[in-house]
Amino acid sequence: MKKTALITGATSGIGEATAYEFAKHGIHLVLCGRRLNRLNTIQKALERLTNVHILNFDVRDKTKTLQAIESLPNAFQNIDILINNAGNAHGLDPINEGSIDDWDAMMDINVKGLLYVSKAIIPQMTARQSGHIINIGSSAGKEVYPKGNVYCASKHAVLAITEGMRIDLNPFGIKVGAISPGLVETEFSQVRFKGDEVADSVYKGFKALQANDIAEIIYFAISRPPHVNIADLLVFPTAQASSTIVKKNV
Ligand code: NDP
Ligand code: 8X3
Repeated sequence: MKKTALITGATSGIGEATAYEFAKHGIHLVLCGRRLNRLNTIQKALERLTNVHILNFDVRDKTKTLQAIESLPNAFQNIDILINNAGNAHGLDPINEGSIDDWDAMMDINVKGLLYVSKAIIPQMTARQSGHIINIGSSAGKEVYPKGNVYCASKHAVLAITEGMRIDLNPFGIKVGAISPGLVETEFSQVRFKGDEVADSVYKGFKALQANDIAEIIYFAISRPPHVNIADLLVFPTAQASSTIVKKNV
């Protein structure tokens, strides 16, 4: 029987690429995001390959998040694989200059949103004593870089929650792991810099990871045999050695 995966943040970047990768392998999809027009377009494109259902909600809204997941039709109700991917950085400022709205966005989306979605799905996994949860962390969850403060904190939290989930869900046979990318060329920097042209310079002068690179790794992780769990995976572009060391051709 085909598995069903729910992917948050499926409207762009890593989440969208993961939807395409999973569809190639016939995995049934529940795709989530706030931009309905994009969800519709992606659904249309992928329905040739697999069954697709879309859920349009903001992960910051716990009531809507729980309602959306409860509303799933029978054919999509059993979620075998949860990809907690929705998230972004908002701003890049020293802590003394950071915006409270940016801090709220990062903690509410990257941390609390991930918890709300997980809360809605974990009970069916524990009941079935099976399931696989992959949380998208970041190299920012492993090291703090200048002006990264709250984004790094949110991703450190994602990795701590991943570890906590793996421990607490171990008795139920549920796999839990994190995939932590370095620099990936997506809409991430457009969001971080609120459309400012500085976003265009982030991936210049070196070959950044592409969303599909991460999607292939996520598929690798979810397609291991039952006794193998990829618990924690850090992946950089070759040009990147750490959050602050990137070899650029300038
Ligand atoms: P994108 O900006 O391309 O994608 C972000 C996705 O998150 C979009 O689909 C967006 O959908 C969704 N999202 C954002 N806010 C919300 C919200 N409030 N409610 C629901 N969905 C939301 O960036 P990436 O693909 O790069 O980011 C995906 C994940 O990867 C994030 O967790 C990010 O932190 C992480 N990551 C990214 C790296 C990079 O360098 N790009 C490196 C390491 C980790 P919509 O706007 O339609 O709601
Ligand atoms: C995204 C990578 O280095 O911009 O998580 O924080 S970085």
